[in-house]
Parts: sequence; C-alpha cells; structure tokens
Amino acid sequence: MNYKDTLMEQTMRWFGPDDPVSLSDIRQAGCSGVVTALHHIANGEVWAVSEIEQRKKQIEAHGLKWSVVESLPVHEAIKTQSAGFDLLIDNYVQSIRNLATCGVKTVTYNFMPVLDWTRTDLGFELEGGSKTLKYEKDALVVFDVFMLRRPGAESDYSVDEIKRSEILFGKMNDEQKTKLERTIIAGLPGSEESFTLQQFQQALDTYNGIDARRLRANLVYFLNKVCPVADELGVKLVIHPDDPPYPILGLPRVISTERDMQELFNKVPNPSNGICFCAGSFGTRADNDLPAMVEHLGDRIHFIHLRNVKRDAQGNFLEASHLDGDTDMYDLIKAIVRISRRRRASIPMRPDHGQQMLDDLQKQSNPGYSLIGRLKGLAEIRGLELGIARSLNEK
Ligand code: CS2
Ligand code: MN
Repeated sequence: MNYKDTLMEQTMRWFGPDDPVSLSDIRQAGCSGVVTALHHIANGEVWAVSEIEQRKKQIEAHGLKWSVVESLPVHEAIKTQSAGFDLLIDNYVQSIRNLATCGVKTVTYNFMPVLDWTRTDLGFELEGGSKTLKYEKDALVVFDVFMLRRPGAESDYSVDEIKRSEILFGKMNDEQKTKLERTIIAGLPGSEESFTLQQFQQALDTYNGIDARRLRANLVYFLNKVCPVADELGVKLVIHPDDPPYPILGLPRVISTERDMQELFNKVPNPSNGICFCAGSFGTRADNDLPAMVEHLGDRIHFIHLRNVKRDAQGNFLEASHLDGDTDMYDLIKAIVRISRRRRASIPMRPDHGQQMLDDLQKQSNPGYSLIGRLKGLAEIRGLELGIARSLNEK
C-alpha cells in the first residue's frame, strides 16, 4: 500500500446552492469531497431519494464527491422522547436508507439539546485584523442571568462570575445586547433552529426533568433503533461532540469526553456507531488528551474535524489558527496517521472552521465558514500530514 492511500480525504463543508462559497472554490482548494446536507428539508422529514440524487449530481458535476452528510439532524422530540418521537425515528431510518441507496454512507449528527454549537462573538478581531469566533464565559452569564433571566440560572455560577457579568451588562448598549442575543440563539451555520428569547425559554423548559442520565438513555434508545439498519447498509453514523463540551444554560451534555464516548460504544457496540472526531470541540477541555483519544477511539472514527482553540482556566476560548492553539496539531495528526495506517483507511477530514481574513473580510459569509481561512487551515494541515507520513516511512 502506498502511504498516500491512507492520508486523510480532504473535504470542505458546503451549505448548498445558497452558500457564498462555491463548489468550484472547494475544488480549487484541493478538496476531493464535500460535506453537506439538505438544509431546505425541515428537520424530521424524510430525505427523498430524488432530492439526494439531485444534490449528488450537482456535486459530481464539479468533479467532487459527496463524502459525508453533515448533519442529518436529530429532531428535538427524539432527544426528549416527546410526542411523535417513534415516528420521527422511523423517518430518520428511512433517510438513512435513501442515502445508502444513493451511495452516501457517512452520516453526522449531534445530540446537543436545543442549541447546536454556541459562541458569544462571531467577529472577534485578532492582531492583524482577521476575525475569529469566540466564547466568553461572562458574556454567556450576561445572557443567561440578565437577559434570558432563566429561573435558577444564578446557582450555576460563582459569585464572582455574576458580579463580573453584572458590570459587563451595565456597560452594554441596546445594540450590543441584541447582538449578543442573536449570536447565541439565532442559529449558527448548520444548526436547524432559531429562537426569540421567549421561544428559547420554552425550548429549555422541554428539558425540565431530563438530566444527563436520561438524555444518554434517549440517545441509546435512538441508536438501538437506527444502528441495526445502518449496520446492514454499511452506513457509518458519526456523532459530533458537544460544543462547548460541558453543560451550558442548565442543559445536560453527554458527548464531551473520552469516557462519554467509551460508555456509548459499550452500550451500543454496533459497528455503525461511530464518532466525528472534532478536535475543536474536544480540545476546549484541558482534560481531554486528543492524541490519546484518537488512539483509543481509533476504529470508531469515520470523520474528522480539525481546528484549534486557545482556552483559559475561566472557561473562555477562541478559535486560533489551525496550527497555533492549545492543541498540538503535530501530535494529533501523528496519531491520526497511525490509526489510518493501522486501518488501511483514508478518513474524511475537513478544516472545521476558519478565521475570516483578507478579501473575505469584505464578503458575506457564514460565520466560521468563509473560504480563505479554511483554505489556509487545510493547506497547513495537509502539509503537516504529508511531512509526518513521509518521515514515518523513512524510519
Ligand atoms: C458545527 C456543528 O462543528 C461544527 O462545525 O458547525 O454544526 C456540527 O456540524 C454539528 O453539530 C454536527 O451535527
Ligand atoms: Mn466540529
């Protein structure tokens, strides 16, 4: 086997025909595949074969392949097991069948309650003028305690945190408050929901009485229905970890650590039960040892998101350059090269977000998904991987 055969498959996320980044842009960036979803189909409805085929043709017309679905969203009623959830699971299984019929066999989802990923600033300016995504704990507390006024929110934070946030809130003008609210609950790229403050509190209330144990049981229930079919069809169902990987806004989290993952694989050992290894999400916790996680979870990893974060002890983090944050990308990619060789597999990977920079600063783009920053990240990762792979050969 040539060492090139087990290098990661290079992809980028594409949000469909409305994405300001085009398929030819993605092709020019050096990708062979795209990661996309049928975002126009409402969460919970079946993805028809005709719709999947049409999207697939569009992608293939640009010399690309539809490598991974991200995401086939899991309806909130499945997560909370409320009215109609069994029917929604049937629909989910039917979408998986239809995707498999069309040859699309890696499917990403997440099991985060209410919100997909969460940030408090979508345009934090870095030295030099590029912009990045940031999560500031105090801003989240401002939103939770002083804007949303979630019942019982105060008890989730320290006295200091509340004091600091109160001062911060006092300094914010209306425009800043609206911006913070929209940033947290208007829905980031890829998420299927968007809320007003009132709707948001109602959505949180649907989790009353659902703790992590219960949420995990609901996830296991869901997988026990979907995985047997996926096994049969050769589909890999990969769960995206929580972002950030700890409870927020009083909501439970169940996919934040290696332990969470191991527990899930113990409970649902089916081969289709896999993981989307998101380095940025797991890397937000200092107690997650990423290269070790790749080693231990290796056979279950069927999709990789690479990005880096700079974090501090207070729980703040920002999305750093791909080679430049608290995650040692050299160690991480070396672990990926090793497991790919062991498995004789080329695992699809995408640079999971990028900073907004250069010409993109003047352009409309989906936060985290402008082209140039992702191209930079991809190029850095590609070079690092090639260097590691070749030097391992020489040894
Ligand atoms: C996020 C998520 O990792 C990411 O980029 O954009 O939207 C992620 O795609 C989903 O949580 C996966 O289901
Ligand atoms: Mn990710």
